Amino acid sequence: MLKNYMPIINIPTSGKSLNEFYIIIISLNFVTKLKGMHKAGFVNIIGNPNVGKSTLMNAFVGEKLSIITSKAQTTRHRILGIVNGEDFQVLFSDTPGIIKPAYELQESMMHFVKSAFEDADVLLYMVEIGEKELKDESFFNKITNSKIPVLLLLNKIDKSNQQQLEEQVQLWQGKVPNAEIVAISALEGFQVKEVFHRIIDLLPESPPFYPKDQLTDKPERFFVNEAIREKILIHYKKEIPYAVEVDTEEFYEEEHIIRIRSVIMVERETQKGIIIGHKGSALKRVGVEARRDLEKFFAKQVHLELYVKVNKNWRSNQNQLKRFGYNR
Ligand SMILES: Nc1nc2c(ncn2[C@@H]2O[C@H](COP(=O)(O)OP(=O)(O)OP(=O)(O)O)[C@@H](O)[C@H]2O)c(=O)[nH]1
Ligand SMILES: [Mg+2]
Repeated sequence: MLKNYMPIINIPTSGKSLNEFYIIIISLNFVTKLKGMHKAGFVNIIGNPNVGKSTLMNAFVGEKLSIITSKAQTTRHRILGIVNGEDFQVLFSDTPGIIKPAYELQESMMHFVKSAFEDADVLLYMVEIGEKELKDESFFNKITNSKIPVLLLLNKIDKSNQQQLEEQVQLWQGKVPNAEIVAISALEGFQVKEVFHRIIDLLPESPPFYPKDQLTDKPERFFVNEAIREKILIHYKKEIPYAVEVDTEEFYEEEHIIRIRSVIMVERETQKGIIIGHKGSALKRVGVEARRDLEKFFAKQVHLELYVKVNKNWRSNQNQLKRFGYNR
C-alpha cells in the first residue's frame, strides 16, 4: 500500500515549489562504505508523546529495547540503542515524549529530553500526521535554532493520503525551515533504511564510544521492569499505569533459566487491589505476558515472581525517584 506514496526528502532551500523538493530515493540499499574512515555519534529522537519514537528506535536497532503502547508517556527514561557497523557506530537515544511536567517524575522525564538536546550530533524530531505543534515552546525553539542537523520525521504516513501528506510537509517546512523532512512509517518500516543512511552521511568522523558488541547502556533489570510496566500500561485504565513503578529485586541467571523477582509499586492501597484483581487474575495475566516477552528478549526460560507494594507518593519523592533511576 505504501508504494503509492512518494518517498520524500526535503532539502531546505527557499523559494522553490513543493514538488521540487521531492527527491525519489531510488535505491539506498547498498552498505555505506566510508573508505577507511570511522563515524560515530549521538542521534537523539525527540517529539511529542505517542508519535512513534520508540517504534522507530526499535526498528533501527532490530530489538525491542523500548516498550511501545498506544498510551502517551510510555517511555520514562532516556534509552540508548546502539547500531554497530564495521566503520560506524550510531548511538540512538529514545526519550520520553515532551510534556508540560505536573509532578516530579515528569520533571525528571523532561530532564532526560533536555540532556538529549545537549549531546546530539543529529536530532531526529518526530511528528505524526495531523499534529500541529510541539507541546513545549522552549524545546521547539531549540529545534528551530539548532546548529546541528535536524531530520524532521513525519511518521505514521500509512494512516494518511497523498494530499494530507503534502499539506503536512508544507506546514512543517514553514515551521522548521532548518530541517530535512522525511515522511516515514516506523511501524511498517517505510523509509527507515533511507533515514538510517542519511544519518550515516551526517555523522562526524569519530572512533566508537562503546564496545562494538554492546547494544544498550541499560542493565538487564531495566528491561525486566519495562516489560512488566508495558503490560500494566496495556491492561489497566486511567491513572493506574501512571502511578506504577516496577523494581526488580532479584535477577539470578542459572544455566537454563533466569529467576526474577520484581515488585510493582503503586501509590495507594486501592490501586494495589486493582492491580491484583479478582483472585489475583489481573496480576497473573501481567506475569504471564511479561514472562513471555522476557523469554524472547533473553532467549532463555524465565521464572517471574511478582509482588505488589504501596509506596506512597513515590512520583513526587526525590529520594524514591533517584532510587528508580530518575536522576537529575
Ligand atoms: N499507524 C502507525 N502507528 C504507529 C507508527 N509508529 C508508531 N505507531 C503506533 O503509535 C503508538 C505509539 O508508539 P510509540 O513508539 O510507543 O510512541 P512514542 O513516541 O515512543 O510514545 P511515548 O513513549 O509515550 O512518548 C503505538 O500504538 C504504535 O504502534 C506508524 O508508523 N504508523
Ligand atoms: Mg516511547
